Amino acid sequence: MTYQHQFSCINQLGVLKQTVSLDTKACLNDLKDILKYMILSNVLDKKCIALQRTGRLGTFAASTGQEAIFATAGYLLDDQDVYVPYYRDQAALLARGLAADKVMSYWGGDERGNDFSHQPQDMPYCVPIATQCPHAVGIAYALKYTQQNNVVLVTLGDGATSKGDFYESMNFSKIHNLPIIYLINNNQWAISVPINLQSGNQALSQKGLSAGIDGYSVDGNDILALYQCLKHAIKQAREHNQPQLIEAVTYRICDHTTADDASRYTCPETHTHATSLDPIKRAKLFLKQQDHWHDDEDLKHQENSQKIVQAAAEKYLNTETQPITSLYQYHGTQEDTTT
Ligand SMILES: Cc1ncc(C[n+]2csc(CCOP(=O)(O)OP(=O)(O)O)c2C)c(N)n1
Ligand SMILES: [Mg+2]
Repeated sequence: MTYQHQFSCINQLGVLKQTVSLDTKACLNDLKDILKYMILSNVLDKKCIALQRTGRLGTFAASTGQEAIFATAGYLLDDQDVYVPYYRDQAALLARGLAADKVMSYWGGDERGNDFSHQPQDMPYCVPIATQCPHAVGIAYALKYTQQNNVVLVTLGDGATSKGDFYESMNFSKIHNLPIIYLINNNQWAISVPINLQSGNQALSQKGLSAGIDGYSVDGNDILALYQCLKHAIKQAREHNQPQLIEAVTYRICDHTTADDASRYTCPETHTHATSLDPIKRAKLFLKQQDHWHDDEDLKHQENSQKIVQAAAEKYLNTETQPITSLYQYHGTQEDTTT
């Protein structure tokens, strides 16, 4: 079993730490692709907040400042692997191939936004905290039982790690040696509850020890550290049926959702400091130093993301509302509902 203090590879100025070896050029190309999804997710967040503020979207949970965690996880899974999200995962879902207008549909109250036809084996958004963990472990059991060489990656927040569902799932994963990775987005807050009032053990990766699972704490704003750690965990789960736990440490620089005003309970200095650690900024600095990101590309990807998100918003706003009877489609067959 492993427990490491927060693993990081690049410093705040994007400089590669001397102890870290950068294995291949392929890794840099992957990181560049991941950064594109991070930028897209960031632009999408801003648009969804604007739509909500103008009465055209329901409550929305942004992932600003946490993009590296989700984009890297979504990107590194294979197509047939199973991604089990909670509700802050848009960067992962985009990296898995979900169209941006579907994200808007879901948060606009249209169940069709939850139709993940791009990866039909992936699970839909999950709002009841930590209940996705038992779902995920059941799927991992089925994958092993049917001898498929695929893994499950389930995400959760720091608050969710206080729940029994999480511990029970981890326990079951180790008893049966299942191919599952638990990825914690430790953004230091569960709505307005800070981490020191959430968990006696604030190194959340140590919670794996109680179940006999390998746990790693990683800097969640460091794209390379996440890449190396997640790659390792996915390999362990896939090749050795070893369940894995990763705590990615970051800070929620956005509100909990659009129904929240974090300035009422957070410290402005901490917020300013956390903003300076932004993962997109750091990834760009790093890739520039590696000659894999340039100013003209930066502008191009920013503009491209704006275009994608604007087109998605138009599609979403022009989509005909579902008839009220569609409510019954998610509770059984049409026939069932009339009896
Ligand atoms: C079972 C359950 N209890 C309470 C809630 C209300 N609730 C919504 S989000 C949230 C906080 C979750 O915090 P965390 O797990 O840290 O995730 P984050 O939102 O910070 O990403 C709570 C308590 C819920 N959705 N489900
Ligand atoms: Mg949290």
